[in-house]
Amino acid sequence: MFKIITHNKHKFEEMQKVVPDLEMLSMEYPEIQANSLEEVVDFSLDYLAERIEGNFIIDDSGLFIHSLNNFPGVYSAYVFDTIGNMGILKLMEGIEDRRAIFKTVIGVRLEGQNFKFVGLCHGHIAKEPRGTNGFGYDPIFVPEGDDRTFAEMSTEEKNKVSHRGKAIRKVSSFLHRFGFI
Ligand code: ITT
Ligand code: NA
Repeated sequence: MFKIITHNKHKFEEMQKVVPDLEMLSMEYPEIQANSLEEVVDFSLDYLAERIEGNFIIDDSGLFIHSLNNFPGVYSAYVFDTIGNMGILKLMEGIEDRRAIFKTVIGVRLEGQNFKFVGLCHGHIAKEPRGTNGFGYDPIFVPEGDDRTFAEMSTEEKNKVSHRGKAIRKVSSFLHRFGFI
C-alpha cells in the first residue's frame, strides 16, 4: 500500500485506477505561494515528511490559460473557490484564443528522498460549462483531440489523456521498476 496525501477524493479515484495499491490519507496541509507547482510540491514533501511515517505521494495541479498570462496557474485552488468556472468564463468573454494547459506534478517521498513526475494536457476553455462528471475545472476544459469536456468523460476516458493520468503512469512504472508496488 502506498499513501496519497490529499483531501480531494476525485484525485484519489483517478490515481487509484492506475495504481490500485493506493490508500488515501485525507489531510489538508499548508501550501506555500510559489512561482511553480514544482516548488510547491518540494516544499510540501519536506513539510509532510516531518509529520508522516514512511513513503507517500502528493499531487499539485493547476490550469494555465494562455490568453490570461497563465492565470490561474499556481492560484488554481484559490481561484476555483472564489470566482469558480463562471468567473473564468466571464474573464474570457470575447477572447478568441482559448488555449489552456492542465498540469499535474506528483511528488513522491521514497526512502527519505523527493522525486517529481509531471503530466501535461493541452486543450482549450469551452464557451460554457458542460457535463457533470469529474470535479473542479473539468466542465470547462476540452482536451486536444476531443470535443467533449473532461466532465463529459468517464474517469477512464479522462485518465487516458489527462495531466494526472500521464503523471500517475510515470509514477506507477517508477515504483514498479524499483519493486515498491
Ligand atoms: P489537495 O488536497 O490534493 O491539495 P486540491 O483540490 O486542493 O487537493 P490542487 O491544489 O492540486 O488540489 O488543485 C488546484 C485546483 O485545480 C483545485 O480547485 C482543483 O479542484 C482543480 N483541479 C485539479 N486537478 C483537476 C482536474 O483534473 N480537473 C479539474 N480541476 C482540477
Ligand atoms: Na492542493
